Amino acid sequence: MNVIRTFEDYQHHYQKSIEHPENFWSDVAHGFTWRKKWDKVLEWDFNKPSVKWFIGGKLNITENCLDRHLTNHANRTAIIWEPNNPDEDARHITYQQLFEEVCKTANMLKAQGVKKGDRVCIYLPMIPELAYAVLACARIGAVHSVVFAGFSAKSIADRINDAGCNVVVTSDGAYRGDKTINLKKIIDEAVQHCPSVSKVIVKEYIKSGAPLTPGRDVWWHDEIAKVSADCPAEEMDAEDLLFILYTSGSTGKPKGMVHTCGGYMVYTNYTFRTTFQYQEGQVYWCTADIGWVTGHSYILYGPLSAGATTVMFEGVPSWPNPGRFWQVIDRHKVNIFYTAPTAIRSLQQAPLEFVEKYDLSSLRVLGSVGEPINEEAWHWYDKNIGKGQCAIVDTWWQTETGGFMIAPIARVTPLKPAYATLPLPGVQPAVMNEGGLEVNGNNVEGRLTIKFPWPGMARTIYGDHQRFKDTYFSTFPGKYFTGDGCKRDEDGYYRITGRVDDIIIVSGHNLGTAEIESAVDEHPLVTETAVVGYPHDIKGQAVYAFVICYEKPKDEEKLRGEIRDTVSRIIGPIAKPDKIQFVSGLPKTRSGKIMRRILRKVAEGDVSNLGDTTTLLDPAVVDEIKAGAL
Ligand code: 6R9
Repeated sequence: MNVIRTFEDYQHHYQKSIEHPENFWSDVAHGFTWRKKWDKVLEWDFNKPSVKWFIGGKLNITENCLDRHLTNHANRTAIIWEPNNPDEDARHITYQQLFEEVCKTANMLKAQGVKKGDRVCIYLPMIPELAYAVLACARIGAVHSVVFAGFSAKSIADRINDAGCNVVVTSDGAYRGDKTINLKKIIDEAVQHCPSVSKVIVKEYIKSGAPLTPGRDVWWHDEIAKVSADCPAEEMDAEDLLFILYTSGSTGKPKGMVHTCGGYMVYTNYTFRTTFQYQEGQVYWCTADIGWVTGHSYILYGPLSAGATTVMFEGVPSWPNPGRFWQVIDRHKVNIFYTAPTAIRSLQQAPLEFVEKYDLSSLRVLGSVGEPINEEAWHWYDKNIGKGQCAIVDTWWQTETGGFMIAPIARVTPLKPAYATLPLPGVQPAVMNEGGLEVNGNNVEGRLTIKFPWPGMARTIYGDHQRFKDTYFSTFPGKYFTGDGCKRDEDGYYRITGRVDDIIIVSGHNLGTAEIESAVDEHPLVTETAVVGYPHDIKGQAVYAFVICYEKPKDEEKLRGEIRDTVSRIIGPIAKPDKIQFVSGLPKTRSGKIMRRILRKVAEGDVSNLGDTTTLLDPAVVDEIKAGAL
């Protein structure tokens, strides 16, 4: 059922999914546990925009990720947890154990006052409790909002306030390589600015001695000891909220993307099984953090709903040495490995002996996600990790899409290095030109849009439907605009060329230039900032900031350090500018718009042809900027 094994199968399924999308997705959806089946498969209008899938269907996603596997596979490992420190033992958590932990955690949340529909902020390191907390929310119908445990207090507070979370789940700290991070201290600072929060549940983990605020904070271990492991799942409507996950916007604050229960479940499960060609009993490892969408969809919901064994890794690729990933693959006999180009590029720098020390013969499929993979990294991955024997699946998708959109099907789709290849069944891409018209045929280039809904798509931006419409459905009316550029080659294969808006992707993390600019502006000496991305060998893109100060800085290096600290404090270390150039003015048009095109060229080190600068208010600033380029 719904199984693709050959390229002909793919073509046949794709055709069916385009001609009769509702039949196609209803066939897929029959493979799940529903409390009540849907009355209607789809209702949609991209102009409003409004999209609903499996209307009238009732379910709980955790019954699909947990309960239904207990009949036959209760003792199968659901999660292999690999700790930060390689000298410590991994933990194998069976489906039965995961079920019990999730039920207990769910009862603990209930006892702390969490009800169906409430929003819960989860700020935890990659420890099993993170998985328990996420699934526990889903079990009782609370909406989880996971915030990556590298974000600053200010970023957390903004997200908590935007979603109106009443409960926060955190830990007394995290390990990251040879460092420890006091997460509780960051939460304490954040929650001061969050009037909606009444309870903070703290997992004692690194024993940092974090103090509890009486009346507000409780220890996870105290509260979990008081509850039973019996927690019936809440019945959810297919279109009830499952989670909110924030992603950077090209302007303004991060957007809380809303995903709903039914469509997201069907889509993450289908795309996981299909793209990776997951076979029962295989060990699968996605190296993302659960704080990002990749972790939501392809560490937890997709694999668990498919009854897979999913590895959850607490550590980092570079510690204690750059052989760590390969050691974990060897240790757990990983069959499917899914990581980001930035990790590949950084590990590619290390001597090959770090790879050769380990037995990687268990590998069958290698995945890539987060940014375009360059050909060199693709070939290195194929040759040195896959030994020329593995399918490489470059998966293009977004927080907004919920799951894979354009990706090869492992060992089915003929590959082309650095191409995401073909749309998955149900996905209808359209390439648009700048004039707003669809460009048909092959050998074309333009902006990537999707013209028909798919079950996993985000339904709105939490609390701001107008922004959802403006951002995704207004540039090309009637189509979902991805923000990415692409090429479609002579075979109809897609190659994603990168963002065409003001989002830059640094080490696979999306950053809004506007957000970084306003963080830099928080420094008391800064008047105005313009941020652009430039190519970086390992990170893919890096952050270049052009900064105007109130007065000429006395010690430029010191000020650079302070500006980086400011950005780190306001957004998080991932957004720190790599290069900071002090300038006396920015290239602005007469209407006051910064001409980023010029700044991008300077940042790229290509100042030979800056194009037309005659419309600038003060063309002289360009010479100064060129002269001072870093
Ligand atoms: C899953 C995820 C989305 C943006 C997306 C695009 C870039 C992701 C890619 C890719 C080229 C790939 N992107 N995967 N570009 N090839 N295989 O990364 O979600 O964090 O929301 O980022 O990432 O630019 O628009 P998210």
